Amino acid sequence: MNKTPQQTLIESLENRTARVAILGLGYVGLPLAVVFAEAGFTVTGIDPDQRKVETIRRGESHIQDIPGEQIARLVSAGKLHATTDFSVLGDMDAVSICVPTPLRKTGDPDLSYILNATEELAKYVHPRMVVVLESTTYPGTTREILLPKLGDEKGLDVGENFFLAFSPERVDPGRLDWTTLNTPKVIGGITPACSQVAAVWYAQALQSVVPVSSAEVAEMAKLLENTFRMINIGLVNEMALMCSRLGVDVWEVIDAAATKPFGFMKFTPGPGLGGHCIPIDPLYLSWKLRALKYTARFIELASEINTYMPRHVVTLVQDALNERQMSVKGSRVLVLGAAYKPDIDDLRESPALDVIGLLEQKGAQVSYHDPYITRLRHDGWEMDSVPDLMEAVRSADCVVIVTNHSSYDYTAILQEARSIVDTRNALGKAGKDNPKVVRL
Ligand code: SAJ
Repeated sequence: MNKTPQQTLIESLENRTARVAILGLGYVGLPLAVVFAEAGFTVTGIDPDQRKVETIRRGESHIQDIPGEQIARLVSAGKLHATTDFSVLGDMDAVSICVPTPLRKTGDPDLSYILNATEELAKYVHPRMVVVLESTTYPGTTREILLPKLGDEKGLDVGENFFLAFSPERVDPGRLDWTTLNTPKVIGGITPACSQVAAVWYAQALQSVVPVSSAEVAEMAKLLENTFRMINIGLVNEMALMCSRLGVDVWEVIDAAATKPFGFMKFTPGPGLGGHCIPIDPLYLSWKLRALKYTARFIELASEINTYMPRHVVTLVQDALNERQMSVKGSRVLVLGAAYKPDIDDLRESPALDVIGLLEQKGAQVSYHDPYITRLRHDGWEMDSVPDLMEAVRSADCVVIVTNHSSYDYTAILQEARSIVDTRNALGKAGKDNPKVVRL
């Protein structure tokens, strides 16, 4: 009896003859390509960035979590290829789209990367192909944007001879305990058959696959994950604002609450919300709901509080200088840490950039230090990390700890600084009730 397209495709996925393509070789796509190649598939990574392609072809890695020797081994084994040529998609059976989904300057979603990838893929999509979108986006994107261009307009019957699903990426760069291989992977298709085909594909390589009933459920699960974090960070930031008015130590309050062994999850206040996920993904959701005449109040309120925090930090600097009869204008302020979170070199959406900009607007002489980021370029200004950290600490009128990299010697900084604003409780108890320290 003739096999259905679904049976044929599933068979090729299970025996690894299905050819795999990963569109986008960033911090999501390259680890995914490696995981499928390690599972025995022949994988082709496609990226318009010639440098990324050439790095992989040389057997090297441009992603911190993937060792170069792993790339070299897979490339020489003929299991991993890389190209800028999208036409190879005509020979592929299983395609995962891992492209960026940033925000425009207006704060609206920028779907241009998804649209470009979809339009390229639409030139080559064919029967018995499965396509999975991994890029974080608003619920409905897979069905409303990808399905028409890849299915209907190409005369393909989704769920019959073409399979389309969404599977949110859960990559946390630098994390060693939870990786692409062992982090449970949610997958939801346009139809149940799509969910099944996509789940079978991913289950060949990943340790845990969680099929859900639709692409929308999978899209929304990811947004819940990251909105949960954004709102809880907004909550503790507001706790910090309330505690400062009450004269209560918010850090002690949070540590005390965190002793509750159930029903509580610790988040800590900070100078704002950085990164390419947490501050951005929830705004994809609130944007979609606005189009449906609904206001996602929690997201909008949390976003308002989180984006206020850099201003709050600047008022703390004003307070610290005021204690010494100094104005911000003309004072030398050293910002410690520019990355959006400790011990990484990622500047995306970093609140340090806002703090520096606001201090400069008030006329402060601002300098910064970050062991991972030697030069800052933002909004038309550029700045080098100070070469001699302790000399800069000694000569600053105020030191602002914005990112608490673990490599800093906080005891020495506390010793040498004239005054410190600590937005991360980096100084711990040594900073509490210390006349030269102002804490968030
Ligand atoms: N932040 C706080 N207080 C907190 C936690 C974070 O102010 O209690 C700030 C950080 O300083 C940073 C921003 O929020 O500026 C985001 O921090 P994050 O810890 O959420 O780190 P991200 O942005 O790298 O989030 C990633 C996410 N991973 C994916 O989206 C795949 C997130 O889902 C992970 O939960 C998070 O890593 C993690 O747990 O490390």
